[in-house]
Amino acid sequence: MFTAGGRIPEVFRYDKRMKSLRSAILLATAGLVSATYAVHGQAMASHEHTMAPPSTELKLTVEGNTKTLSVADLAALPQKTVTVHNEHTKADETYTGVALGDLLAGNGFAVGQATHRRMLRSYIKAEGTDKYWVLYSVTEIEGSEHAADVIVATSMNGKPLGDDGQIKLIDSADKKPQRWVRNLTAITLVSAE
Ligand SMILES: Nc1nc2c(c(=O)[nH]1)N[C@H]1C(S)=C(S)[C@@H](COP(=O)(O)O)O[C@H]1N2
Ligand SMILES: [Mo]
Repeated sequence: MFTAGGRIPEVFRYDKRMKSLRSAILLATAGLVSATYAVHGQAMASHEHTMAPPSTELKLTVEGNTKTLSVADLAALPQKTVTVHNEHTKADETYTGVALGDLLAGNGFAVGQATHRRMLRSYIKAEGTDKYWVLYSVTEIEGSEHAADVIVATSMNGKPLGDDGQIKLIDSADKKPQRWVRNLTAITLVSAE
């Protein structure tokens, strides 16, 4: 069937080429899959406690008006201390800082009968230096409306926040700390109405 002299017939030579093409495709696919996995792995890891640039100031924007507050500015405002349970560390943590509702009230979003409806229809975007961000509704952060303390914290257990930056948002009502924002750098209030 095969020709003499070890010469491979044309059709088989073609098949050999196809075989190496197939292995090349296979290799490339494997490479792509592992690269995708690596990128995805990284995206997943950003959900974990990764190093973020330390927060040094807070950009507070209330309906388009921005004000920058330093850590010293925050520390000069009336302070509140709350103890919250961190479901991830399984430990109670005591944070001190400014109640977010007070911060809003002092910066153009007074809470009361007049704003009650707007509170229900406004949201807050809280962002860290690593671009991690979460939303709260204004109603959720105001003690007169919701049984939660939401604090722009500048210390924990009487000490600076360490890896969590100089400013961290914490919330006493969530069952998991997923809306706590380490290295908090911006708070933006937007009315959805
Ligand atoms: N800046 C910043 N804050 C963040 C996150 C983040 O990736 N970046 N992750 C959140 C999530 S998903 C959780 S569960 C908590 C606690 O994260 P840790 O267990 O990694 O400390 O922090 C939250 N705050
Ligand atoms: Mo998380």
